[in-house]
Amino acid sequence: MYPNRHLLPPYPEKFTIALLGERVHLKNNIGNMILSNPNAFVTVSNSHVVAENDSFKVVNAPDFFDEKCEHPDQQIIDLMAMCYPGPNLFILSVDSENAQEEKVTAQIITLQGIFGERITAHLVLILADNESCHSLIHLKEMFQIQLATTENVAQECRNWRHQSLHHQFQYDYKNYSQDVVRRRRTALERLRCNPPSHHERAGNGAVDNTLNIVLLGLSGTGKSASANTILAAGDSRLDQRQLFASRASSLPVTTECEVRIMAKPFGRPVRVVDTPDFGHEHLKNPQTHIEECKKYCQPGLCVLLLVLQLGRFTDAEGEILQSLERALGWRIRESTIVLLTHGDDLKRNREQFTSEHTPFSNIIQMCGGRYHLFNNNSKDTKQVIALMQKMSNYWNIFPKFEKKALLSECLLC
Ligand SMILES: Nc1nc2c(ncn2[C@@H]2O[C@H](COP(=O)(O)OP(=O)(O)OP(=O)(O)O)[C@@H](O)[C@H]2O)c(=O)[nH]1
Ligand SMILES: [Mg+2]
Repeated sequence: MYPNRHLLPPYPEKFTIALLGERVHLKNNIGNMILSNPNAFVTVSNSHVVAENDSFKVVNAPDFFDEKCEHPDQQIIDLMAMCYPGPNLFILSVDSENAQEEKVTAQIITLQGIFGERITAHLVLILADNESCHSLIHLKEMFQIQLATTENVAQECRNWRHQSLHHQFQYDYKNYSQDVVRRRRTALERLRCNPPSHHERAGNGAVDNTLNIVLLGLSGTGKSASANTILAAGDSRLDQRQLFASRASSLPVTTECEVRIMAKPFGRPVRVVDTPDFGHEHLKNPQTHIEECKKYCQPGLCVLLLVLQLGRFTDAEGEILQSLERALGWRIRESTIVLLTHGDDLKRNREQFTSEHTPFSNIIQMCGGRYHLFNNNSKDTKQVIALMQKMSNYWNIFPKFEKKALLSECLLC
């Protein structure tokens, strides 16, 4: 078949599978079924185990989704080294107890963060039972992945092997080391800036109780103007240099993450974080800014304001929540309030508000129905107080507010 030695492929044409997931027993079962050998995987190990037959090579990986996993980057490098030049298929195995949509989605997004967006073209979600398979079937379309149950995994693997015998997953080893260093640096800085829990003591013995309010969204929607409205409610004497740059422009005005601290506006310190439009074609080194943003933007440690401009709804707006979730690597919707700007254009007309607000209803619904309206041309601090009160009602984060009805004076809140 290969008459000239120099034309020999550098690696045997085995179909290489990276087998991921939380439960070792489930991974062992799946590996054994694929290899048609009940003894291929028997150990309960915290490191990689490789087994193969004539057709398949299966690399059973430790659970690097586990927060307690030591050296996840080392584990990922080891996995890729064992699958070199790249697995043909990634299997994410999910047992019945862990088949909640939220959890599985977070794992897929994590995998995209580690291995790149294109991993989904090579990803199969294997579920332990038909019930989980039915309840998660929509993930197939959402992420464009394959779905199967343990029952038919062996046959499916033969089909996938047949369909894509020569397709390696071209994981970019070239840039990987740089990504690892960047990720590690972000993790270390995050530890420095945000201790693991609000209740844990920071290095200097003080409790870091600072809440991060992070404004996200497309360029020109009013992120910086809204951030300034919030800052000005805390201190109306701030001058231009203390505020964020905000103006009408066809190019992004904010080109990196910027932070301002508010002492204790509502009973606790607040860090207001303004961000650039990460997906804008003119933004240089977007990944660097995303990594910077992730420092302030951690589940449970922040409130995110997804800024949308009333009267402006394009395809980019329709996709913004999902693309931010992919970029930041977690379901930000759980911690997000949609902030609609240009409330002044409505002239207190409720009908107009309903029609202008309709295109956003899908996004608002994905964010648990949470939204708020801002008029950034107004100096009225009530709209900010009402926003803070909503935050407190949703997440109980400002001691100054008790759980009670929202302020009703605010325009259409
Ligand atoms: N009338 C009105 N104008 C607003 C409102 N919010 C923002 N603007 C204007 O919209 C323009 C863009 O606002 P920015 O805050 O700079 O937008 P951005 O989202 O920060 O944009 P980038 O920094 O480019 O990502 C500015 O001219 C603001 O004055 C609002 O509620 N009402
Ligand atoms: Mg801006």
